[in-house]
Amino acid sequence: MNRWAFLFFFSTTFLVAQEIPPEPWKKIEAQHLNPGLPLEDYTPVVVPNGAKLDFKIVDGIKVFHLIAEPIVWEVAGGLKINTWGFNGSVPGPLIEAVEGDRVRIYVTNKLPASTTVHWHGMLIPCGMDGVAGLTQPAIAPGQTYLYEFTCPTAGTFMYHPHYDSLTQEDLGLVGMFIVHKREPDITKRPDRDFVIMLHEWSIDVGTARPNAMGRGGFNILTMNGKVMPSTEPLVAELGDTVWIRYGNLSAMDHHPIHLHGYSFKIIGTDGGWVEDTSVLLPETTVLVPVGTTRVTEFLANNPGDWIFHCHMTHHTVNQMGGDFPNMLGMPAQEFDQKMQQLIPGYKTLGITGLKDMTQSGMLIPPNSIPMLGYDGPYGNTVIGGMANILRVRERTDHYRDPGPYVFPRGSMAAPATPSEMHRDAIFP
Ligand SMILES: [Cu+2]
Repeated sequence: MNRWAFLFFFSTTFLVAQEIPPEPWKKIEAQHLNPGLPLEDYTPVVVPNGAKLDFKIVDGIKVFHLIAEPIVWEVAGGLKINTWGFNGSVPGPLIEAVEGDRVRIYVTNKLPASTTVHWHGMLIPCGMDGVAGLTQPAIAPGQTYLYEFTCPTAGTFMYHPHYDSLTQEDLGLVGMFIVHKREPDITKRPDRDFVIMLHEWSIDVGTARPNAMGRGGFNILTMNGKVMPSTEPLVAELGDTVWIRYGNLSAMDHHPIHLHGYSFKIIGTDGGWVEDTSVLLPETTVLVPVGTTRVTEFLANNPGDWIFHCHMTHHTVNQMGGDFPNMLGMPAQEFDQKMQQLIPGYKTLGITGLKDMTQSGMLIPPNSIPMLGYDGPYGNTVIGGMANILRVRERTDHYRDPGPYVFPRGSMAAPATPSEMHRDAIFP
């Protein structure tokens, strides 16, 4: 082979090897699949405390309508906020679709500011990416825009404005977008599929407007817009394969969510799915960084009421946790007696920690929530905020909340008896 023949051979070989794969949506779009249907093609996701965005099918296309608008949102009994959301809620309703679905999403802007919607993690044509100024003009107040694309891959995605994100995402214009695998075989799907969106808010005590300029003073940490004990428990039955999908569009914080009683694997992100789950480390805490989603999977084999919560301790208290002076260990009795002459019922809080902030009847400014916590059958958890409970039972009534776990006799921690301590030579 002479020099020119070699170069010709080399360059053609090189060109063939470098063939560019088609755009991610091309192949599935060309198949013109029928819209995927709940139960037939996928098991619908459960959204604790949340809603789903309704759709209708027009000419084989799933049609959705998102409305960005000012809303009043109750974070928990005692705290209502004036904020922005989609279709009346924070986070916005879950959009559920199936790989290959053609979707048409109308976005109506009822905000006093311009906006857009970006489909976080979705591999779609650039013109549908929703970045104001770069891929489209911002949607002016009163305008309705149309986004239309084919969902190319199954996954756990999010949506949010891509215009003044600091204000708009922080005020709650965020939501989850789940695309299911087209799976007619029910045994290959998870039995329970939950989604939880993490968020954080800076709300000055006694006010109702979240401060988007809070710069780190986040004192309300939510799961699907609620703090514990207003978070709705997750219910599973023994033997269920359970997915908990998390998304985080907090302003500044990554959240390590720890689940008690289980070891799980992180099988997916907003970038896709793990191909070989056998190589994954077993985990009990999943770190959900800002701007990502995580899908955790485990087999429900350990009955009980299992708390799961952000492991950053400051994220499991509410407004009072960080907004109170440090009174730990203060001998405040005499001071309280004097104060009670001026303000009946006055009580210095925080002397033994946050427990006394969970008690009802304490003096707090209107429209504010102290350290709430869950009032369980054995007292208050003194953990609230970004927290919830997974209830696993042998059997349930169609996954209705079964209420607190009834422990088998002798299976609970209890005060040690003198004979037990004597047996093991324990001298308290
Ligand atoms: Cu956190």
